Amino acid sequence: TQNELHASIMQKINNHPCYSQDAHQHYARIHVAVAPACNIQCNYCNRKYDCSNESRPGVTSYKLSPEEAVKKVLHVGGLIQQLSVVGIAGPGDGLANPKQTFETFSLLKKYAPDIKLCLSTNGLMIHKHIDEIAKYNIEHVTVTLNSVDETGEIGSKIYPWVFYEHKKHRGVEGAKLLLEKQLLGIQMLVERGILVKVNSVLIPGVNDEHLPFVARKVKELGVFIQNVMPIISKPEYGTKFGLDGVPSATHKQLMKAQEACDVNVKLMRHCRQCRADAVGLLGEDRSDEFFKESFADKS
Ligand code: CLF
Ligand code: SF4
Repeated sequence: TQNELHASIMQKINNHPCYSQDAHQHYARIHVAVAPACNIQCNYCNRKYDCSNESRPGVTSYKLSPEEAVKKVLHVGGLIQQLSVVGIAGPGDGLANPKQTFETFSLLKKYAPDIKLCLSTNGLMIHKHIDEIAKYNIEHVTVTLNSVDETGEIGSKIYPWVFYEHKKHRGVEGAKLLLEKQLLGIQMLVERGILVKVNSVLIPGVNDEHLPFVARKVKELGVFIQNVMPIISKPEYGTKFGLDGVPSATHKQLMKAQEACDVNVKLMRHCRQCRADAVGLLGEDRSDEFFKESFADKS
């Protein structure tokens, strides 16, 4: 029934700091940076740094093996009582590194069964891994969806290439392929009752006017929450790539875009654009504290 559905959703979000505005003051998340590779190129991403679909660009996270990641989660869990969620959000794409990602989730399920699992991805490979996502009871998946333009025109300005099935697909062709797989993946997640968050990066002059169409599609697909986040440009970052001239989105531009996207789909307004090894409450990133402590086997 409608009531049962509501209760099960509340159960899933009540201690997830990103899916619930109320929870973010009380519950903490940890990101484990186990996924270095990526299978697409976003023009706003410099691969030396974290995946900018979920993260603040310009920081380099400390990479961990699945075993090291679990050690870190158990250690941090003992110190931060509000820890409720473990996320994999880079530094590349979780599903471009399926071995590391699912090994980590499998170990977490075994050694930290009470913690919620969360995954962030560009969406290209969800359809190939949907069974594993369900198997490890990953209740929360974030997909970055910056364009739903079927001609691939807008997408091609954001994604110069997409690597899929041993081939690099460039320009419009790559953008269309990515969109097709993203929509398929989101549909599959929703069908399985997995809560989907869509991140949309606001890139002024590229997709700002288009974002309300993304919001409408997101609503139609049954996505739980949308997070419109501003592109952050840094001098040391993105200079090689195609969005050189695009400055960071301003607060005003973000407010305007969020307002335009407010089409009945829940809108996240408390995102902190966390790094791929973030630790703590959303507002108080403690990654540096735990960065210094080494969880990697040096032997
Ligand atoms: Fe991490 Fe992302 Fe899961 Fe949250 S972050 S993988 S959904 S547990 Fe949250 Fe950070 Fe914003 Fe992400 S505030 S960048 S939305
Ligand atoms: Fe960078 Fe993430 Fe895009 Fe990959 S998906 S290119 S890591 S922003």
